[in-house]
Amino acid sequence: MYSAKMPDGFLWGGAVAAHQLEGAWDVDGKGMSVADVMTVGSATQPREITDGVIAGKNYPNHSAIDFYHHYEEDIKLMAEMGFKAFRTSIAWTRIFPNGDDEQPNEAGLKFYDDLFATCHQYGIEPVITLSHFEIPFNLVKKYRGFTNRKLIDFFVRFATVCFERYRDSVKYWMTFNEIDNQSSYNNDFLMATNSGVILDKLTDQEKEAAMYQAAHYELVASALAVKIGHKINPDFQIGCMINYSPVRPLTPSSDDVLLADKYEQRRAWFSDVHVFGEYPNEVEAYITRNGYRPDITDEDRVVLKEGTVDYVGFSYYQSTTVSAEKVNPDQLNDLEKAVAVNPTLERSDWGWEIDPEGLRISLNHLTDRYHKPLFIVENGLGAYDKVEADGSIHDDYRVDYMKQHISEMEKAVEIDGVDLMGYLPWGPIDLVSAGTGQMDKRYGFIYVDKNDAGEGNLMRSRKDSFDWYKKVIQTNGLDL
Ligand code: P53
Repeated sequence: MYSAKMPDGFLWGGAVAAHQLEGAWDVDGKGMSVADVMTVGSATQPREITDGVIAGKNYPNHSAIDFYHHYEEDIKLMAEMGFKAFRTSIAWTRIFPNGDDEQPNEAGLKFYDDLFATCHQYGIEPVITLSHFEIPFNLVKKYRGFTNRKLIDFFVRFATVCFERYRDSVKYWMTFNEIDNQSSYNNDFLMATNSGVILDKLTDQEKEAAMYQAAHYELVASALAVKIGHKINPDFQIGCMINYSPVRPLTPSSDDVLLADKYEQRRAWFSDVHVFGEYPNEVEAYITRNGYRPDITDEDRVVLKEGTVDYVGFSYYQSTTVSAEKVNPDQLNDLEKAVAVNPTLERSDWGWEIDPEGLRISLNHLTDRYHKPLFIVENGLGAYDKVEADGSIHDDYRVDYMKQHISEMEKAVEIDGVDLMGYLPWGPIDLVSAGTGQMDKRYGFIYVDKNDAGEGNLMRSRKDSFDWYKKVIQTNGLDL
């Protein structure tokens, strides 16, 4: 298998999000977030988004793996693997419980002081996402989330407080997690998690129009945050974060190739705006043709130009294959409708296609498109693990998946010359799945004793992949 040493300073580590592991959902003044009103689902059953917290329902994020009270032990285990960086998010509702509060909650700020200090104690660099699927529920209810321009101010206030407080303890930031997920505007879960909008009673066209509006306000909020962040500390590296999936045409036909291009344009415009500070022609034309009139002011356009990002952070899980037999390229709106099954790829137990070469292709596409440093801030395999009688967990399928992906990543750096900051696979410790709310969809090198029903003693233990990843980091990627 191909392998190469990564450049000095390469950030090996892992990535999580506050709501998926902290638990302590109503502790020390924390408010209710959109993640707190999502029930447990499964591979086939979507999570229900309830109108507030309803007694008797199972909300897995409420207690998660109780990282809030276990972080010292957990960071120590990550340090044992040799982590150079740890990506997490700051739960917006720990800092501004209702989102529109005038003053931040000191207890919430203090928690992250302690967490970041623990990371630094082990030489681990925190990498922080400001908004990762955990918008205050009050902003969802009272303002209809990011469809309301007022949300820009609330987000910027939150970002500014974080930048000032953690000026000397955090260098790497990202504004909105997987901001491009909402291109699937027909998916209620993705709209709620990205933008805090619940659109169930609207027509498809109204949903799409609302998505363009919400995304625009987020992009303006992000650009303002980048500007302010750089003033607070010029050494800050502030990136965007997208869910990148290279698009493969099912056949070499012109229609399939064009559809793949259209699909890419309709997703990549989010990062285009983040990086270039302006909307690409295709999307401007599309919005106009459809009669959507988002509120985009001249002043907004200036802000977008002034607040462009320093790097492009992205998650990579799978590629996307499209077929013009499903939809004519000129009629592409709902992206999901174009997707075809790729007959050459295997799938995970949750139906996610496994495509290691897609990671190398992604790194090349993004480099050619943006000419910016890239940062892989998520990648991994969600799988069922089996605990043996002696407590060991032989997750060779996970090691196999990661080996192949890291090998492709190393080709991109060594052969293709990609400027890559680091590799932070998803969920180094088992946590609540965002998509399904399950605990048993596991990504970790560290096992946590808790299941979908919420049972377990929360004990942490090392899977076989733990020692394997430790060796990869020790050899800076040479020994896979
Ligand atoms: P889970 C959808 C598509 C791709 C990535 O996902 C996604 C989602 C939302 O489920 O989410 C990212 O937990 C996200 C993480 C999430 C991870 O991928 O559904 O940034 O919060 O946990 C994996 O298996």
